[in-house]
Amino acid sequence: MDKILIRGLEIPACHGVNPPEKVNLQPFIFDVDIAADFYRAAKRDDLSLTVNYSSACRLITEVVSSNTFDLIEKLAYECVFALFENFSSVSGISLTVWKPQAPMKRKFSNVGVTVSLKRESVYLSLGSSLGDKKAVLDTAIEKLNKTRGISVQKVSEYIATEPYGGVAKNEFLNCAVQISTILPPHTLLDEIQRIEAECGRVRNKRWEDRTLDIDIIFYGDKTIRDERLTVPHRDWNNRDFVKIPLKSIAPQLF
Ligand code: A4P
Ligand code: MG
Repeated sequence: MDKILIRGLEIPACHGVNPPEKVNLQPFIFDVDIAADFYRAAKRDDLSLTVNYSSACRLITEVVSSNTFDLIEKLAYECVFALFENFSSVSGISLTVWKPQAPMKRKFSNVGVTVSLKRESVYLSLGSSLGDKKAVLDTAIEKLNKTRGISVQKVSEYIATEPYGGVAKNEFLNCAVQISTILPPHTLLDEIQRIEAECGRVRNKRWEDRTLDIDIIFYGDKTIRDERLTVPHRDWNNRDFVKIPLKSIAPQLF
């Protein structure tokens, strides 16, 4: 993957937990790797086809100097989010923020944090079998799109399906959604579970009727198997309520 590298971008600003840090400027220094495909820009020698590093530096400077945060973790995430939001061709960012004058009693040469995120294409399956099912799916998709780090790309038609698994009794309304996201898989699961809860999901028995269920079917080409996540979803290939809507927005997966 091609990368633009920015090293030692120094911005005086007011970030820190201690009250004096919120009013007195101190230096914050940024090292940034911005991954994208620069082949076309190189072939045509055209600035409009690449990420203008001077615009990237200006954007970081604006985020850093127009806010006051307690944590450099927050500062780093805000810069990374802003870069992804403003440069759609960027596929990955690794950003380190250094705080060489952090107020610590011990002698140290530097302290910093690194945030590394990649943009991934993710397919979700949504289902509802309680309440106003169409309104629930509409709201869930809106909430997904409003979540920082998630952008909804494609939504299938909503289809009515018979309950699968022998526990739920009601008819379901199902759909598939393609999102582009920079949230890592478990962070995405946290956000999905927040949206399920906000849409009135109560977890009692597995497979029972529910206002909203959101499952991660594919996360890029990742395979994940741990106590919280199985991706690709373990049973997706046996479920028409997943496959039919998914095929309509992503025939290349079949
Ligand atoms: N989890 C593991 N992998 C994933 C993943 N890829 N995506 C974990 C989302 N979650 C995943 O899920 C239980 C736990 O699975 C989560 O805490 C998460 O850590 P849940 O949503 O709390 O419970 P559940 O949905 O009742 O269980 P499960 O096994 O996820 O059921 P499914 O597979 O979601 O099936 N019939 C029709 N017609 N349409 C439907 O939409 N849905 C189900 C639920 C049953 N029958 C249906 C439908
Ligand atoms: Mg589920």
